[in-house]
Amino acid sequence: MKRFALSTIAATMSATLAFAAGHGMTPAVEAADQDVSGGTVTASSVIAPENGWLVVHRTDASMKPGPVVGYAALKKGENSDVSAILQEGVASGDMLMLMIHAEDGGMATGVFEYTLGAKEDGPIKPDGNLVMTTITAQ
Ligand SMILES: [Cu+2]
Repeated sequence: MKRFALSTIAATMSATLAFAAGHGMTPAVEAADQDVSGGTVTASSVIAPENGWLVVHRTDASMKPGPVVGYAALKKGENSDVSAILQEGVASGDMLMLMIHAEDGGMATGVFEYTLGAKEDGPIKPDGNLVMTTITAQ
């Protein structure tokens, strides 16, 4: 009886841990300052809660997201070395914000439909906060 109870608890605990591992991955973007003169910007790691987009905004010291200058597709889960092609020149010293956006609310799946301030394919906000990081072009 005691053994049965303990194994039941153990099974419950491992199921709980497995659930946490599968669903507890905190959305995040990691990227370093980098040379973007080759026309791309790369995030070393992105953890996305769903399929979506890594969106590259211009920004500055105010840390507000500005115009979109690139994007790349994300798969649900861990993404490594995600590169976006820059749609315009980015000069050394310019700041970029790399942000996770959803694939949600637009007219088409798999087509990036966001424009600044739009709802379509807009940014995700778990806990009310944007998921992003900023870099400075070297
Ligand atoms: Cu954004």
